[in-house]
Amino acid sequence: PAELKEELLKKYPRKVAKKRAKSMVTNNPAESKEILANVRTVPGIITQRGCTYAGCKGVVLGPTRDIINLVHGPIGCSFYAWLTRRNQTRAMEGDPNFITYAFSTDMQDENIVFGGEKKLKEAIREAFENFHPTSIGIFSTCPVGLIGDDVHSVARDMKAELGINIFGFSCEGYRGVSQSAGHHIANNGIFKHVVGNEDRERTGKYQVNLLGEYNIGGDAFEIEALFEEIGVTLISTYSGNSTVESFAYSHTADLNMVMCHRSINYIAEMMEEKYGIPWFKVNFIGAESTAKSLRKMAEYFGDSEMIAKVEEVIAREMLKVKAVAEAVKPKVEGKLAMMFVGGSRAHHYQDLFRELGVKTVSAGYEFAHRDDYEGREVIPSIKIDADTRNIEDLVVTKDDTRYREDLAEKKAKLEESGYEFKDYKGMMPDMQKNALVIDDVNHWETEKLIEFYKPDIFCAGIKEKYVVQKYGVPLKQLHSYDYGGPYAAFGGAINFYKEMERMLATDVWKLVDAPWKHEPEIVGCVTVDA
Ligand code: CFM
Ligand code: HCA
Repeated sequence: PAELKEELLKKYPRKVAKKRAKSMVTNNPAESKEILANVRTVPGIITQRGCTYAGCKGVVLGPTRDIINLVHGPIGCSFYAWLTRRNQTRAMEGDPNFITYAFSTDMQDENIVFGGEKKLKEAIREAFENFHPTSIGIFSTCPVGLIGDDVHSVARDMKAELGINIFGFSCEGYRGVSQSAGHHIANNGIFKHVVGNEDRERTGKYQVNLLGEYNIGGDAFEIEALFEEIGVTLISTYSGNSTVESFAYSHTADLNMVMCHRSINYIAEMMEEKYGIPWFKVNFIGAESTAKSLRKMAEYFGDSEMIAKVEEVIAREMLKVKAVAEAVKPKVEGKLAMMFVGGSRAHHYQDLFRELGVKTVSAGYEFAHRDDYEGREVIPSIKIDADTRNIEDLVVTKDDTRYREDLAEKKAKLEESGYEFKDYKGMMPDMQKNALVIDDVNHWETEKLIEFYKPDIFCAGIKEKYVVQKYGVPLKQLHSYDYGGPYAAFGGAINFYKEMERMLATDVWKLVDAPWKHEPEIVGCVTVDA
């Protein structure tokens, strides 16, 4: 990997090479594991990243079905975000589901010149008259910030006029260095405008929230079925197969379980500060991880009946999982995988591959922070740069009437016996020694990685898919799952094993021959006038 790293850096101008070098780390627990992450992509580099608006509107709020997510901006921003993420939802009969719509103010040149607030107000009125939602979220795209439209004052005015919950997000695409800033902005907005708005009566003995599960390809359905069988009441999921209505009383849960640490840790932290709800990290990707997460949940509640039920479910499901794994493993064992995805899946999916004996030789996130690589213990040492300071950090204080002292006490007691909370250890400790970890990998580096490692499978997104496949390497989209899924929990693991058998136990990829190997794609010459 050291040689490869040198090769990757050779291409860059000196200053760029110096910066990129810090985002490439050979995984070796004995050496420093510090990785440069959550910093600006160098202009001109073809990054995998998306924008802040994508993280706020698309990722965090997008999967909720009962809110009208109104995009203030040019139509392209809405069109690209329209159902591309494959977040599924199941509305109860008669309940609203706005997910299939794309709401936009369709900003035009005229609005850029003269301002778009009037048009935004009209759009809100129109949305209200047509759909009668209980809440509307306004999402700012780049031009909104550039021309200075004040979405927050529009939200306040319209809230007063229409009498429903309306709130805005300053999530302009350029607001941060990636989607990650959008997650934080979304977390802040939901916490400020929704969480705690309704004190609903308890409906179950054990109430939990699942944070950072977005129901891509139906993942949340698998997890929900497990909770139901085990006897745990799921109050709210942030935000797959979920509602803003349930966010409002999600502070009535006894526990927050965090699936995607990157996108939602802020809400977990703020809910603990304000309401005393403890949180820990879970992972329902991979059969072993699922079993571990369920056991941890049962141990938290300490109910012997639940503990027994969890063991019963694990034993039953593992039988099915193992049967498929044993059939697939001999065909794929020893193959090499790489994954460069988002801010949590590049870690989580290594578990599924491990269960099949497939080795992850190189991996990285698009936009995660150092804690997602190195573990939360590095948080105090993370340098806060101007781009991070640009994102509001909400000051949250204890809610004197609703703070759950009982839960805080429970947490303290469990901690005494070694039980861990707030416990994300990051991707690197789980990776093999000398694997190459790269943050915000770019197009040039992707091609070089493929040449060097000759992986049997590459996991990334739609922008990478066809380029990689033209190298004769199958690409599995770990964002949208291509057309597949669910891959979460036990049933999902089985689906994933079968998908890997289909993609890895075949010779078809050897037949792929990139056209540019034989003929240039573009021919031309450059002339310079004297
Ligand atoms: Fe979390 Fe996600 Fe991800 Fe993410 Fe995303 Fe996603 Fe992702 Mo695409 S919230 S960080 S911003 S797990 S949309 S469902 S697949 S990049 S790894
Ligand atoms: C986003 C959404 C995305 C994109 C996926 C991809 C998703 O970042 O805006 O690049 O294929 O999961 O849909 O991450």
